[in-house]
Amino acid sequence: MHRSPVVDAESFDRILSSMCTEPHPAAREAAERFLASNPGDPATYEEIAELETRAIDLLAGIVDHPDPRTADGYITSGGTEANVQAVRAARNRSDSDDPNVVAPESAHFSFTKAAELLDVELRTVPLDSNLRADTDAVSAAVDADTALVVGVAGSTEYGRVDPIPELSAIADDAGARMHVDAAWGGFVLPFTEHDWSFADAPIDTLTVDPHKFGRAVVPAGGLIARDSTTLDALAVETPYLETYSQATLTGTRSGAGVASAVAVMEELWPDGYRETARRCQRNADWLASELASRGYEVVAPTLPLVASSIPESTIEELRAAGWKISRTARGEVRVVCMPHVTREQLEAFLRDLDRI
Ligand code: 0PR
Repeated sequence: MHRSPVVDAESFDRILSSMCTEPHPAAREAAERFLASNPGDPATYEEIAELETRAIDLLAGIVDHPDPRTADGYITSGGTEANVQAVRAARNRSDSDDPNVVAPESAHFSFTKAAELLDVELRTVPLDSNLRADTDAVSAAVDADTALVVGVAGSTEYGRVDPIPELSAIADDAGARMHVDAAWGGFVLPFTEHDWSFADAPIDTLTVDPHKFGRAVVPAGGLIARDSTTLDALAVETPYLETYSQATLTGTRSGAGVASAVAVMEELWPDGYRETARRCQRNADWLASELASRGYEVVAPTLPLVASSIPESTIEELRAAGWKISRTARGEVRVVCMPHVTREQLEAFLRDLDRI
């Protein structure tokens, strides 16, 4: 007999801090059918290998890759792996003996992990007054040893989009590669006016995670490359498998993540994602104006993420009332308006805030 789990699954009712969300029903269903498959062994698990090719085609379309025939990439365990691999590919392709990576202060901490693992120097540069990468500071930081310039399209703390075309031009001048981290923003940005994708700049690699705004199951991240040179730079020989090389960081990988990503992208791209992105953005704009009207300072949201200066003691009481909220390094409360976050939920949050 099937025994019920000891702990109930998470409820998304009060989660305002997460960049993950409830998987779409199509994602759930597809995941379940591929729980025991391994895309890391494509000669044995052919169905999931085909689905992964499909996933990369779909993601390439979402990030405006200019040519689906040359687009390359794979489904990673998440944004961390995709970012680590982007740094690794750039390092492996660099001529420098002492390579460095230049990234804005807003870059996710996965770049710190990458730098440590790969023994490259991470040069973080300050942000401008709008919390985006300061291009003058990036220009000043690059040199002949720069292997990679990183831009963030949808930053973790404030949802900001760096000036990607300008950063790409700086990378190009320095003979460096360009990477865009759209792990969180990638399924919202196609429905905005921001310049962030392969269509907007000559970027080499891009992170876009189906398990965040894409509504796939965890784990499903995405690394998309302009052409096959990136994955070639990552490949190691695999002597006893029927395929001869492997470019991924992990060996055995989740077929469930891959299958769920394909299922949900086929279901939602583009209309379903557009509708979700607009609803989430309306929620964020509404929450920002409600907080402002109560006298709290608000960082105006550019994507569905609201940061606001709420006193520490109030944050603690909201947490005690069951709200999952997180804080920025500067101490603002951070509300991520993911697809599971409804207007009713935000109204309930404000009622608790008013009461406290
Ligand atoms: N790049 C960006 C811009 C991110 O925001 C994140 C994750 C990553 C890369 C790394 O992605 P993975 O976590 O998939 O490796 N940002 C969130 C964070 O670190 C992730 C997160 C997700 C946090 C769910 C909480 C949570 O419940 O804060």
